[in-house]
Amino acid sequence: KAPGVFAAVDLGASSGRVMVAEVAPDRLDLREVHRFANRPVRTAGTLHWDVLGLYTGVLDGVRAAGRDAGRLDGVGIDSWAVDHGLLDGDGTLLGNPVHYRDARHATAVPAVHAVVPPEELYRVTGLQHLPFTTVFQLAAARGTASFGAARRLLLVPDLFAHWLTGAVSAELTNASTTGLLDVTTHDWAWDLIDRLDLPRGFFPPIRQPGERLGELLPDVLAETGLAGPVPVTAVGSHDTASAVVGVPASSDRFAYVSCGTWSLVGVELQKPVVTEESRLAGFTNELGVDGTVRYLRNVMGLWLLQESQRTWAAAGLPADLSELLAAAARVPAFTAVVDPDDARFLPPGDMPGRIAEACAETGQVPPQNQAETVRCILDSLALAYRRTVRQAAELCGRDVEVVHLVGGGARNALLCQLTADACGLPVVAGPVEAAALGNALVQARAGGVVGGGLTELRALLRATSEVRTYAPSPGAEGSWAAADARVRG
Ligand code: ADP
Ligand code: LRH
Repeated sequence: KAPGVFAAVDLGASSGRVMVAEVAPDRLDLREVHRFANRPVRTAGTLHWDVLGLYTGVLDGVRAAGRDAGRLDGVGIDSWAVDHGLLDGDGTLLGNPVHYRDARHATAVPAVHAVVPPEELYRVTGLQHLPFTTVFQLAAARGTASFGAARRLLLVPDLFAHWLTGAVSAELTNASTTGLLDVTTHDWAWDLIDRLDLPRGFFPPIRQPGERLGELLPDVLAETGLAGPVPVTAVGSHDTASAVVGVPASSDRFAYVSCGTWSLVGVELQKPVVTEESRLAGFTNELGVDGTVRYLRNVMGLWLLQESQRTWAAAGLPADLSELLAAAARVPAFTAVVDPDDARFLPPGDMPGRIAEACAETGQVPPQNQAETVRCILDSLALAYRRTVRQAAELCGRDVEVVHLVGGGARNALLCQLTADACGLPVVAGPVEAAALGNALVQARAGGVVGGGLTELRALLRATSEVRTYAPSPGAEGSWAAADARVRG
């Protein structure tokens, strides 16, 4: 049987990419055909996504995929969570989606909590508290002219699927990040929606990963030079859900670090954990493919490094990643460590300055140069992974034997080794493009090219992807435990 050929569109916070995946029961071949920068834009004080620029990247990528492969059996889209466009009654987008790092969202947290207390929000939705979750974004947008004119809300991947096919839908895994989906019924949490006085009509029908959304519209076919019909399938449209599908695990005793702009650290479960202890520890129950639960925490991630590089480049300092990492590898460990989840690191800005400030406040000598700053970031991330993996295992009663680290961070050998040392567990690093692979595998299964559950899809991944294993260094535990005590204060 001929392999299926699928375009996987994966939009990350730092870049968008379109990959061609050729999939057969014994074959999975992934090629990047288009990559473009994702640069947020601030206008009149508000941070936005350049959504039309990103859509142009999607169209360019789909065109490149068709050229590369000769034909396409399908297209699937995943992207970051929580952010959305509001559409008016004609279906026109009401302004650029606001970026989750914009400061306005957090201002609405008290108003939401006054109506639905945080304990109840957790029991119903299972989500960790993040000040930019869609429920807070909507409360912050209330009163604006565009909110008043809005009739529909489409999450970012659903918005692109809408422009490609005309479909109006909300894919389940990403809907589970809004703070407005019931983690038990997997439907919109209508009671919360009513109490928060949000229009029910905003929320489109839920679609499961694997459902067919529609076909590329004639104008899209013309624009991309493709011959129809080309189906568009709902995948795990939350990039983290697709990345977890793309973890090449061989048993269920694994933890993962989906390591890109954010680090999403946790385990895969069959049932949510919504205990008060879990809420206080900041764990989330996002929904995964095939009825799974992604029990995880957001760790601030390589954003700390990306923003440091941006700050240095703007100041005319060297900012080449491989040189910075090589220099950081020569710096002694634990000169200083910070809590990466400190809220001061969330907005864009002078990250090296904020890191120095956090070190000084905790009585540590701040990093003295770029290499020490990078080392501080990597040590601090590895330490946060250690804490989170251990806490996740404890809170859900799961034994963890291996940590799978996927995403761009799998290219960072120093971070992978530090993670193995910090966790005291082997780290299997790769694939880098786990999200695109998870996206393509769900499409291939929906198209009947491969069968089975996540176990079978992951067996195909293991047989076809490149990974590298990092063993924990003997005798490392003591120094990591001491560093952990230092951060906790
Ligand atoms: P996102 O999906 O959030 O845009 P990615 O998964 O693409 O993020 O990861 C991007 C990050 O991966 C970069 O910020 C960088 O730190 C890391 N990375 C990418 N390439 C390399 C490399 N060659 N060496 C080390 N780290 C890398
Ligand atoms: C990673 C991610 C993460 C969300 C954040 C907003 O790209 O989707 O899972 O919490 O972006």
